[in-house]
Amino acid sequence: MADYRMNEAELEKVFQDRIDDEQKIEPKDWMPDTYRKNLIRQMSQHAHSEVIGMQPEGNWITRAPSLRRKMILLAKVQDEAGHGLYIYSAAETLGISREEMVQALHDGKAKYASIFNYPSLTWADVGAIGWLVDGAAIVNQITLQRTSYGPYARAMVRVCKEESFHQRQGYESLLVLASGSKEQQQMAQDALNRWWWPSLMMFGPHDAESAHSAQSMKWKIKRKSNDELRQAFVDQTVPQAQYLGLTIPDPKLKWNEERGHYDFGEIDWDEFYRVINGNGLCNRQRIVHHRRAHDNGAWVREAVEAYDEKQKARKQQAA
Ligand code: FAQ
Repeated sequence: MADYRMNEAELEKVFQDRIDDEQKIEPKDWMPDTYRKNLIRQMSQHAHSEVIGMQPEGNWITRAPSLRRKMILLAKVQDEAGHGLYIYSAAETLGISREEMVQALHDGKAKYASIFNYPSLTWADVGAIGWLVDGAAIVNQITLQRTSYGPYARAMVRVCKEESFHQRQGYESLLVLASGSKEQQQMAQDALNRWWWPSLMMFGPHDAESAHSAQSMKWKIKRKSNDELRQAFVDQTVPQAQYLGLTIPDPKLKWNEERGHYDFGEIDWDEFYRVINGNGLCNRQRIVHHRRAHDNGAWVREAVEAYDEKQKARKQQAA
């Protein structure tokens, strides 16, 4: 427990020592304001990604090709809503309200993962999202189970278990297409062609260009760098594509014996920045839809508040 007579520099030293010692930081512990702000930024954007991420797959719930696929997809999309809620709740322990976070999303001040600004055009895209997007999310989130902020780390444990199911269901769905008719195989290949590069963009800019990485690594908010995670994702995904009999759309992709990793081509960074700055194919549509759903749910929030007030008044009367 930090001593209240310590000055700011001493408090920071105790804080950093605790991080270096792999202790978790908990909501009531002293923390530098910049640590709090950086976590709120990352966690709120993470939560927004989970929630906005429901839209591309949600687009296919009514058109899933069988009842079984529809049930799986419904459960998967609901899980993503749950992930958003765990992470919003964990972020609220840092002293920001859900309303403030949602407002920042609506005002374009808070980002969400670039990948969800791409359209889901065919049923194969649902498989590709599970396989590649959830696959990329897990590679990142496994490391976040060891992030320094306790509530975030604990939320990640359950999220990772569920994402793992998501990834497998996506892969299994593509496996069916990839071993189906010529048209189905083409659908699977087309989905991989469109989702591959946006999946690699999920890990963010190169380490050298990453504004927050150095500080976030020092505070152990991030445990692995953007480039390390991207490489791990490529290495694990290439054999999976080979098993499906699909071709990754990158002529530069090649196993490098010396490095013990796959080499791969350069991301189109102009496209990445265009998308994260609000000008991707679906950015506007995603936010319009979120606002509409949020406005439609206002009566539920009001009802919860009214019920809460009523309960409080009853308790006061009884006391
Ligand atoms: N998209 O300095 P860095 C999921 C922004 S969950 C948009 O490297 P940082 C589950 C970044 O925010 C997917 N923006 O930033 C699912 C910053 O902007 P700011 C989400 C991006 O934070 C599956 C600026 O660029 N996962 O998919 C992106 O150190 C299927 C500079 O970048 C998480 O959020 C991007 N791809 O590293 C749901 C995991 N990359 O804030 C439904 C937690 C960077 O200054 C269906 N987050 N930016 O305005 C993280 O690990 C990190 O925040 C990174 C970025 C790695 C995403």
